[in-house]
Amino acid sequence: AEPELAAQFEATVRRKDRIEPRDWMPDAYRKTVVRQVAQHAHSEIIGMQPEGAWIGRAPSLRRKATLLAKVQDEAGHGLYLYSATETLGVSRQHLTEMLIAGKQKYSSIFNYPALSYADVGTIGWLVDGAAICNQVPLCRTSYGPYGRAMIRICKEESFHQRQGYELLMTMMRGTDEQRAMVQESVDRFWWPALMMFGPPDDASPNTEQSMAWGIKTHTNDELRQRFVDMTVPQAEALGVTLPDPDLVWNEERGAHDFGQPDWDEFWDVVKGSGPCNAQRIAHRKRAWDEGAWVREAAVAFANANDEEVPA
Ligand code: FAQ
Repeated sequence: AEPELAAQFEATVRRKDRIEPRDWMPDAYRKTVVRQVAQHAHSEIIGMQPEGAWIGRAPSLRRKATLLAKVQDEAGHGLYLYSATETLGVSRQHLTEMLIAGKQKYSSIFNYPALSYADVGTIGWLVDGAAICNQVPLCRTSYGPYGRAMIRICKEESFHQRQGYELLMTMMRGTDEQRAMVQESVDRFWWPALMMFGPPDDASPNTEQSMAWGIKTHTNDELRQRFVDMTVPQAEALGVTLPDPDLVWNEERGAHDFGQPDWDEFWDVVKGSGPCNAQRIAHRKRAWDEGAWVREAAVAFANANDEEVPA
């Protein structure tokens, strides 16, 4: 019956309908969904660290409450996404162990440090802004549980982006020193934010197959372009300069031309040599080890009550 099931799978993907957990799917499709969703989940969890470091140093109660809510949202996103991989029979425990062992990736962006409170604003504006550009199309991804998780995540990312932009706007209305902090932060985050979309299309081994399966609906370069076009007017309204001398409106294309990030730096960061890679994984490992007793207690409780054991 396999050719028949394969034909059904192909037809579902062609109609842009959803593949659900109990549906037949090619092994390579399952593997690709698990890879992308796991990397995405890990990014949300590791992504709590740069901003989380500022919760105890927020400049006011209002800023602290906002930042705390945002960082907690990222934890929630990680959990919805790990739940999506669990529908394919891969547990959060297994994925976390793979992450800590350096066998799975997370987004390059979180290997850069947050050095000032302006970075909290810039991460919200540029990093969550890039995340939204990438993730809104993923609401229509072919794997059902992933697409449905994305809908809620995108709503929350939109709040994150706005709180970041509003923070930067407030600083830009402040002193010269505050304006300089914002510009310095934007200068550091601009290129790493562009790298979040992944390598250029001609160096992206997964895009073609992932698009054919409807896991991705746009290429890395298409989404990077969309992000640049969306961000330029926001930078103007804010009064900051984006650090790219080649950034210019192209009337003919109806889009901005822009320079290329340093792709050697990108691959170095992806391979583990970024400024904070070792620190991020060490922190994650410490949190995982220190939480072992909680997981053990949950299992003991579930066994005692004859409940299903959480993964
Ligand atoms: N960093 O063939 P492609 C967030 C890897 S947003 C590290 O193009 P693909 C929200 C890629 O995995 C960030 N590695 O790959 C937040 C592959 O390696 P592999 C998370 C990268 O999958 C905000 C190799 O390079 N968002 O967390 C990166 O077709 C603030 C070749 O690349 C998502 O994960 C990178 N930037 O396209 C949280 C979105 N780019 O696995 C806290 C969902 C590529 O073959 C605070 N993911 N690589 O060994 C995607 O849309 C895709 O996976 C791409 C990459 C577009 C990221």
